[in-house]
Amino acid sequence: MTHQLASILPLEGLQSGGSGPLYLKLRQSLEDAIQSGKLNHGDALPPERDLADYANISRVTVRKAVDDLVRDGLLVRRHGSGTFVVKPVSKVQQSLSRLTSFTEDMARRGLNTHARWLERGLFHPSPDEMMALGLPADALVARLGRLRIADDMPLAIERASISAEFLPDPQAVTSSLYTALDKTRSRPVRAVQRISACNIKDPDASMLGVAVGSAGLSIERVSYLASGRVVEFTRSLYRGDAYDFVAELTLSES
Ligand code: 16G
Repeated sequence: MTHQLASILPLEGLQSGGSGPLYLKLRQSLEDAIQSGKLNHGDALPPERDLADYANISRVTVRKAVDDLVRDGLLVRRHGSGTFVVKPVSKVQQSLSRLTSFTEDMARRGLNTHARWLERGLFHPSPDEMMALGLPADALVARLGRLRIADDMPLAIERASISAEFLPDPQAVTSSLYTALDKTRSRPVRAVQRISACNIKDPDASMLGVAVGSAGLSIERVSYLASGRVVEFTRSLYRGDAYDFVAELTLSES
């Protein structure tokens, strides 16, 4: 471990002169290790205890340096698994005029998708769901909550609500919701989407692997069948650093 740490964090850097606080020197050495690629994007940071033993400094000092880098978005803490170097993201451009699914959007870019399920089942509708889906209180609604991941990068948290009439068995959705709706001939043909800016709080921030307070896009989509009935009400939180929504504008004819 010491050998490994010596190649990442040369002790000279930490012991170099100057009167600044020790935690800032450690912070700088860690930042240098990230910038120079000694610590790669996605790598786990060595445990704080090992860093403290290696550099012969207190764990409180190590924690302060790490906290600083987490706050600045260079590192991210994942509950239960450690601290990791944040991957820089290449932005995904999504058209605002085509009604596509997440799986299709990512496949078009050659990215593989998977999901971490947060919720999947049948429930009685909340007042918001009753309003959006036009359902009575005794109806059932399928809820699908997912952390959506493309090529190992978490991009969005999506919570979709579908009337059980169109999706009686939510467990049947294994990858794409729109593919499942296609099978019951209830894939939406039109949608209205509302996008607003937000700051991402925990626990969403840690699920998305971004610093608390990072910019996010909160999106509500209400989708319709050709008959005009609402089929989907989805609330999503997208990483602001990973998404560009692009709209094409044309001059009105009249
Ligand atoms: C998109 C939609 C979401 C829809 C999902 C279906 C936005 C903001 N949201 O992520 O409303 O439920 O696609 O994707 O674009 P799936 O078929 O891959 O499950």
